Amino acid sequence: MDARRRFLRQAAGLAAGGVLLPSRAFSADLGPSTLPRGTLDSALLEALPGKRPLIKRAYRPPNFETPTEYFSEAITPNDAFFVRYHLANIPQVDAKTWQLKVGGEGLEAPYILTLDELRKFEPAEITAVCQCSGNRRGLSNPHVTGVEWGYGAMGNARFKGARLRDVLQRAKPRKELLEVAFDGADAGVTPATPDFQKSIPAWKALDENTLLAYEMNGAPLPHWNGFPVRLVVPGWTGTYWMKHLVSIEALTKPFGNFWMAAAYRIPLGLFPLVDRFTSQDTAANTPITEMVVNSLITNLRGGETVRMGSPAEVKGIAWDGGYGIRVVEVSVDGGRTWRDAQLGPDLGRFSFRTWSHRYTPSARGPLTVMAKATNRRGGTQTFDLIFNPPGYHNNVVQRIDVQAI
Ligand SMILES: Nc1nc2c(c(=O)[nH]1)N[C@H]1C(S)=C(S)[C@@H](COP(=O)(O)O)O[C@H]1N2
Ligand SMILES: [Mo]
Repeated sequence: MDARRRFLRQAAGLAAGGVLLPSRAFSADLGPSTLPRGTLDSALLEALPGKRPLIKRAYRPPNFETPTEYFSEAITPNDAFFVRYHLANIPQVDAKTWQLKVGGEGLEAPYILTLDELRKFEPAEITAVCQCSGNRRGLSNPHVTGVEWGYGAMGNARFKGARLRDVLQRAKPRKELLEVAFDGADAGVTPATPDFQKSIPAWKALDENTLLAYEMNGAPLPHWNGFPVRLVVPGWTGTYWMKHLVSIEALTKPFGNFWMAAAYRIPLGLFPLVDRFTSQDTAANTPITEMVVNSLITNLRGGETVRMGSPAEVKGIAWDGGYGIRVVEVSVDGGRTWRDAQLGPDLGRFSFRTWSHRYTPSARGPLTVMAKATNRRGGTQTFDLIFNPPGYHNNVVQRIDVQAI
């Protein structure tokens, strides 16, 4: 039985029986062996209501990542899509009474929208990757604090909704508009916890691809992924993709709350990023913006065997911050030689791109499989970690050791 089928059988058995088996029985599914010891020891597959069993990294607030097996397809199923929250008080939002406040000093004509009214704006649809800034944080060396994610704090879906630009334009933005801030219905358990709110620059808010999404893969958003409406900021890391959206505030001054001023920042110049959020810059650091170029091998696990002389395949996905993937190179000899993989269908420049590469192991012994993606503007992955204390933007080329027998 191949790894994918074995995994799916285990996951299904777990869901049906509702029993949580000891983590060690599934250690290969729960993340790479270089995660912190405690993270590996406490990892479990567990199903939130309405979700398939996902890898639990924290329960309160819920932080669950998608097992690698689901990334064998370009589109991540809604019930397998990862879940990330900062705050533990997460209400069930009623779509019938839900309202979205569109206000702030940057607008001349603030107003309030119901879901029916939001649906009357011309719909737009876009396939886009939502990836947590800290995806792969658990692979940082040395380890850093934060949710110790493996490879699965990300997903790719077809999002449908109204363009934020259209919703803002109806409220007549002033020319001084600088940033647009967003708040969701969730909150901290104590009033002392800073509410999770985020802003984006006016230029990104007015980009035609930035959406107020009410559908994901043709269905209403799952509760855990922001029902009834979430912000979709294609190309940018998940932190800006506000879930359970309740308020949009157009600002003429930089938004100064904790989640902008103190969190989700990277040292100036450390990463080769293009998109700038200059109204939030300090002398030392800048808000995280677009995702770095990255790839994931989806059909191989360390320690697997392949047959000498028989055709074998390496498969995976690649993505970036919205330029589109130009090439994925694969090495089966630890990086000595590289071959171009065959790219799968192009679902748009913000989407996962599948790829595959066939080879025939020519000798018995260990093989190290690697994959490296490059985007259309020449951005690529790194071989050595660009260390940063919050553990963001880890796009280190994977090395998977298999055995030819
Ligand atoms: N309301 C709300 N929206 C939120 C967050 C949150 O804590 N609360 N977390 C953000 C972060 S950091 C990420 S990575 C994405 C995760 O989206 P998902 O849970 O749908 O996978 O949601 C973003 N939107
Ligand atoms: Mo995140």
